[in-house]
Amino acid sequence: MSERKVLQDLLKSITYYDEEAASAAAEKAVEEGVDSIEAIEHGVAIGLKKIGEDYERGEIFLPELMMGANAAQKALKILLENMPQGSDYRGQGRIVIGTVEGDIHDIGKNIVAAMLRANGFDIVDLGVDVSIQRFVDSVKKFKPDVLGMSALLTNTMPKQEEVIQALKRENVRDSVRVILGGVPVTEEWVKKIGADDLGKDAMDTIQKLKKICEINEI
Ligand code: B12
Repeated sequence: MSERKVLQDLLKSITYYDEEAASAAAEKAVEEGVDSIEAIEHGVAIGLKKIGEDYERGEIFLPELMMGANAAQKALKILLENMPQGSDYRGQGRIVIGTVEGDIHDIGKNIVAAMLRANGFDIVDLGVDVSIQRFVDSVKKFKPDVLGMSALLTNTMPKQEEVIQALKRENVRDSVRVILGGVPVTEEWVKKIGADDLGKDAMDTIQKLKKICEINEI
């Protein structure tokens, strides 16, 4: 089976809300040696984007969005478990990551966390709906090189700014780099709220964090 067909099957399984087909397509991807990152970014993520657009246009409703997300989760479980491990960066950077308060979207954050882990970063995943204080306390407790915050809703993005303000108030902003992620987050937003970077996708995030953690070693 061609790689293109595997990616299409992954995408279709999500737009058809078919968990079984999603698992089967992910297993096929692993069997055929399709790169997990490729399968995630060009199969699963595209399927999710498509149902998101259908939802926005009012062509589908929340139950369908949820079923599509469930199918995506099935595929991701298999793809992430089979992601090749190994990196020369083992143990070289600690990242605290979470989805901001009021937001329960975690698929993208989980992909980023899993791929960073596979690349040797030490990950503290705070989960979803993380309060401002919990982000601040975790920076104090775990002393990470980088704090990563995900926000998928335009009305939860301001929480990223509130966390940065709270880090400043508690005098820990200078001890940590802040990287943001999530579909509505832009470079302009990063600048506006005084964060350090934007992780556009998992690969982009890994590249940026490798640079940041090297700089920290000097
Ligand atoms: C799946 C999904 C859901 C699932 C979430 C399941 C889960 N466990 O995550 C469910 C069905 C639960 C859901 C619920 C809702 N959703 Co929703 N959802 C989506 C959807 C379709 C896909 C999101 C996704 O997983 N994308 C795939 C991943 C791989 O992409 P990603 O998240 O962008 O992540 C990548 C990068 O952004 C980056 N990244 C992500 N996080 C991080 C973090 C860091 C630190 C870094 C560096 C990088 C990084 O790397 C990732 C990998 O490439 C989007 C549509 C879309 N286009 O995004 C809507 C979307 C985000 N949802 C939306 C809405 C409105 C909702 C609801 C409010 C609906 C409702 N009426 O209840 C609720 C909100 C619940 C809440 N309080 O959070 C809207 C938001 C609109 C807006 N302007 O705010 C969207 C855009 C759909 C739309 N077009 O209308 N949703």
